[in-house]
Amino acid sequence: MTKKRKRSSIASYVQHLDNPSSSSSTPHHHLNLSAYHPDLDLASLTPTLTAEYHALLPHCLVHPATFPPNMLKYWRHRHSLLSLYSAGCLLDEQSWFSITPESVAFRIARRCASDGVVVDLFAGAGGNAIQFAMTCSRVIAVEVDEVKLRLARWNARVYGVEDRITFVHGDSMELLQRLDEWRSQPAGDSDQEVWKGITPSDLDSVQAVFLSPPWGGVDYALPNDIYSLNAVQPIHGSTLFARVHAAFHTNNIAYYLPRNTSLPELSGLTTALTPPQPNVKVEYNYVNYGTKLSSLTAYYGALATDWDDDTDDWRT
Ligand code: MGP
Repeated sequence: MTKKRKRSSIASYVQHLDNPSSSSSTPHHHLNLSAYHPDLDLASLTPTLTAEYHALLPHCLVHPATFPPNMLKYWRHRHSLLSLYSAGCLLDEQSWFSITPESVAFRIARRCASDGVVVDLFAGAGGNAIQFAMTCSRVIAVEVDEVKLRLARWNARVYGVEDRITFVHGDSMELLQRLDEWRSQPAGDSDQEVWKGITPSDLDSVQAVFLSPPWGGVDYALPNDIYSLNAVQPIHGSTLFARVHAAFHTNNIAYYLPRNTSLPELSGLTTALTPPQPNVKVEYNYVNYGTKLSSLTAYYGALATDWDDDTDDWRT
């Protein structure tokens, strides 16, 4: 019964994504958007920012009339996804269902807090990068989709943290490849660019890497199913983890995954670390005031140590 509901609700949503005549093509100028961004004062923005808002709007779902019915639940939870939503945050269709809810992103950012750099390899529309910017000195946010990266920058500006984030438009897989090559060469100038503006001194400052990759489809949480890391996109989730460890020379990896991810597989990832470490800390993320299990985060390296389950609570 639940199985059927999940398949039908999300499957029709995905069809909607492929359907050019879907409701999201409703022109925004017919709709009163200001009612949905009541705290956005366009008159106070520079002409460039106003132009960017209008350029991004056609890529986004803002007015509830433009949402497919099975996605309205995300719109209803908009302030849980981004508490400053009313101040003008923008999300495209995919980001509405894949952004990390703010309370969860905040929790992860607290755990990854440092005076160094955190790298977000699948930054999307910026939900995690914004929270990292509040707990770390700097964030490198990598995103392959140019529109999503612009949304991340826009949303970060709404939160006032844009200047703490280096936005990098590119494919994380290419970055991992480049870092492999770079690490196999003799050390060069520390200011010399390694990849798209990222320098050796940036890489030296990396304290943690956050992974929130595409989970590879809509059936990740069917009842009684265990999610395997082989469904992670664009490469096997175990390979991704090992490559990130090798490329960034860090054990401090936080991995955001479906709530039903195989615990033996998460545990097995520790063998890729140097030296192999027994520790992984898995935190289950609840939303809707603790009533709904949404996802999990697996922490490795220093991120997995020194937990005090009684007091290590983002609310304290
Ligand atoms: P969801 O699919 O909306 O689950 O995702 P929900 O609401 O529990 O669905 P229901 O049918 O059980 O009601 C829950 C959360 O997972 C979202 O808020 C996102 O943060 C995250 N998420 C979902 N997907 C499909 C992805 C994904 O592909 N990649 C990443 N990184 N996160 C995702």
